[in-house]
Amino acid sequence: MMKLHWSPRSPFVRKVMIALHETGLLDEVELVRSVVAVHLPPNSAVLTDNPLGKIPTLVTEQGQAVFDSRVICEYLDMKAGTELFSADPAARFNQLVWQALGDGLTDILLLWRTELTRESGAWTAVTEGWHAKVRASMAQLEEDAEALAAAPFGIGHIAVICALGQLDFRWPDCAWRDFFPKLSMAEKDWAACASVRATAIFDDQDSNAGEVTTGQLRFTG
Ligand SMILES: N[C@@H](CCC(=O)N[C@@H](CS)C(=O)NCC(=O)O)C(=O)O
Repeated sequence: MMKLHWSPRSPFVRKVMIALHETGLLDEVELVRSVVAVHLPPNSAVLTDNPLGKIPTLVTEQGQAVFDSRVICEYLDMKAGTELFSADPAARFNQLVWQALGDGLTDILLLWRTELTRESGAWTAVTEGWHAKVRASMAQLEEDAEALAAAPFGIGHIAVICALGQLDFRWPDCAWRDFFPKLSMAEKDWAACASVRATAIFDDQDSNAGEVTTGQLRFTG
C-alpha cells in the first residue's frame, strides 16, 4: 500500500487525487490527514518523509518518498501506464506549460491568502504584484481555453482545474466566470468529469479565515 500525506483542502493534494482517480490507483493508497501551513511549525510526520514539509507527499510501496505534486502525478501515470503526461513531445510540453501556469497560479493564491492573515498587515507591494499576475494568468488561460478544451485530458488540465477550484474555494466573490467566458465554458465540461467531481475541495477544520479574501481580487477596474 502507498501512503499519501493528504488534506481535503489542499489544491496540490487535489491534483494527486484527480490523478489517482484517472489512473485507477485510488484503492492502492492510504490517505493520511496531514495538517501543514507555511506559517505553522513544520508537521514532523511530513518532515520525516519530505524535508520541505509540504503536502502532497507520497510514500511508495518500496518506502521511497516522492514529491512534489508534479512528480507524484508522473509517478502514478507511469505506474498505471496512462497518458496524463503525453508521450508525444509537442503535446507533452503543452501540458507541462499548462501545469506550470496552473501550479504557479495556485502558489500565488495560497501565499496571497497567508499574507492577508498576517497580523502586521499584508505587504502591499507584494500583493499588488500578485494581483497583476493572477489577472495575467487568467487572461492567458482564457486565450488558451479552446486549445485546452481540444486537448486530451492531461496533467495541464488537472493543474488548471485545481487552480480554478482554489479561486472558487477561497475567493468566491471574484466572479471570474463573468470575465473569462471561454475558460468558464471549458471548466464546466471538466467539472462534469467523475475524477473532478469526486475531489472537490472542502474545509474539514473550524476556520473563519475564508473571509479574508473577500473583495481582494477584482478582474476589472
Ligand atoms: N510545488 C508543490 C507545492 C505544494 C504546497 O505548497 N502545498 C501546500 C499545501 S496546499 C503546503 O504544503 N504548504 C505548507 C508549507 O508550504 O509549508 C507541489 O506541487 O506539490
